[in-house]
This record gives sequence, structure tokens and C-alpha cells, in this order.
Amino acid sequence: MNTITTLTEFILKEERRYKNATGSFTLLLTHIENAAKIIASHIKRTGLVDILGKTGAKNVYYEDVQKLDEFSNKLLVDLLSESGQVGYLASEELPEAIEVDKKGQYNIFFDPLDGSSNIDTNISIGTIFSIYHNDGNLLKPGKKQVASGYIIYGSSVMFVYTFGNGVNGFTLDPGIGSFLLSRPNIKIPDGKTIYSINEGYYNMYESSTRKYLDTIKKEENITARYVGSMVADIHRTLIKGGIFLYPRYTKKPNGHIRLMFEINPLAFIIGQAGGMAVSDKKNPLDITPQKLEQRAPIVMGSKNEVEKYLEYC
Ligand code: AHM
Ligand code: MG
Repeated sequence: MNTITTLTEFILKEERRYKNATGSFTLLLTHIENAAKIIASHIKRTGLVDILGKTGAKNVYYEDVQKLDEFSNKLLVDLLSESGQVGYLASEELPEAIEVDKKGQYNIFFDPLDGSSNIDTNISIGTIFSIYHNDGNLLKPGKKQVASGYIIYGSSVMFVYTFGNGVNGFTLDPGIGSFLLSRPNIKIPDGKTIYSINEGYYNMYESSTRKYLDTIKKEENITARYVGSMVADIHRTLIKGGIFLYPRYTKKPNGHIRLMFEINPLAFIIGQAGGMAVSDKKNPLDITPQKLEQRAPIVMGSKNEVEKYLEYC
């Protein structure tokens, strides 16, 4: 019989390698895992139960809030607050961080449901999380992350995370209700270019971005894929290679993607898988945020593709 490794077993084994480990990190990730399973089961029922559609409210970025966003946000806040491990919680959907317990060991940042504009069209969406040690300061650069990860609700549900020691992916087996190790030690391949960008904004991009796009489209093996859920676009990039771009454009001079809720966790994963991430030529993980809801332009993916992009900056 093939051996199977559950997410919990895997995290426990990883945590045991640290001599001062207390098991609290495993407990914390278990709460995220539980939330992911509940969100996944609700997503499957969208359209059947009355949780689909907009609430009519706007979030802190003046965007429409979907009911599933609210549900996922509340669930994560409730489960993580009860975990006993958390100092502060910050969510893309909340205007301010929540103080759970000043002395809690970890601070968690999350985007409860990324790609929410895709909810009512059966397209992949995800949950993104980022974990730091709690020393009372929430505005730390991404390089201080202890762990980060995402859950993609797609044709199957996957939990992908890094502890700063490579990237591992687990697929939810609906029969037994456990995440099982399905993609150990993920490495981003180089090779055929898949580029991923919202080309509808072409005329609003800076000339360097337009020049880059014009040039790569002349390459022989080029193809485009853009889901519009960053989790899904980054997951594909991680597995197949390529490049994801969300640069600044005239309507969004600071970019659209949130530094602490989306860029940092996904850039940590991409780097740990051997890829590269840049924000205005800098490593985004070096940026010290000025506010929780800070946005930044971002390009990430296979190292060779990002290096090629940098030649145009
Ligand atoms: P969200 O967190 O409100 O869903 O916004 C982030 C999403 C990303 O997942 C995705 O890459 C991007 O916004 C899509 O934006 P656009 O519709 O401008 O292409
Ligand atoms: Mg998002």
C-alpha cells in the first residue's frame, strides 16, 4: 500500500524539527485547515443555499462585499480567535486589526475569499494566509513571515503552504475529509511562457509594461491565461511555470493587489518554490508597510521569466 501523509501529520513532523516547538503552530494551522474545509463545503453549495450574491455593503476598499466573503471572514475570525495561539488578526475584509490576546504567539493576516468577483460563475477562488510572530508590531515586511499559504477551491480543494523550508501541496480527499500530501516539494518550472495579466487595461499600463507585452507576444511558445483570481493564477504558475503580472495602471497608480494580504504570502511561496517576485524592481518581501491595506504593483513567477521582465523596467 502507498503511504499517505495527512496535512496534520506533515505539519507536526515539520514542527518537531524545532527544538523549542510547543505544538502551537500545528494547532494554529489545524484551525485554518478546519476553516478551509467548512468554506469549501459552503462554496460547493453556492446557488443551493441563500448565501450567493452581494450583501449590498462595501468593504474598506469600497468594493461590493459578497455574502460568501462575509461568511468566510467571520468563520476565520471566530475559529482563529478561539485557537488560543493568536495575538492579532487582520483581514482584507476588515477596516482594522482585531486584538485577540496581546500575549498570543502569532499574528495572522488573511484574505478570506480571494477572487470574489468569480464566486457566482463557478470559477476557482481561494483563501490566503500569512503568519508572523507577535511582538506587538503588525506592520512588518514580508520577509518576517513565519509561514504562509493558500487554499484553492477549484476542481479539487488544495492546501499549499510554506514554513520557509520549501512548498508542499495537499489535496482534500472528500471521502475521508482530510488533506493528503499530493505535491511534495513543489518547484516552479522554467520553459514555455504562460503570461497572466489583465490585458483589458493595456492602454492604461506604463510604457515599459506595454513594451514588455508587445515583445513577449512575438515569442514562438507564448500563451496567455488569466483567471482573475490571484490564487488560481499563482497556483497555475507554480505548477506549470510562467509569469503573473498586476502592474500599476492609470486608474490604480499604486497597483491593485494588497501587500500584506495577497502579495507577501504568495511571494513567500513563489520564492520558496525557486521562483521570483518583484514590485518596482524590489523584492516585495523587503517593503515595510505603512498601513494594513497597502497595495503594490506585483510581478511574480518563474525566475527566468521575471528576469526577462526586469529587462524592460
Ligand atoms: P479580491 O481580493 O477583492 O478578490 O481582489 C483581488 C483580485 C485578485 O485575485 C485578482 O488577481 C485581481 O483582483 C483581479 O483584478 P482585475 O479584475 O482588475 O483583473
Ligand atoms: Mg484578494
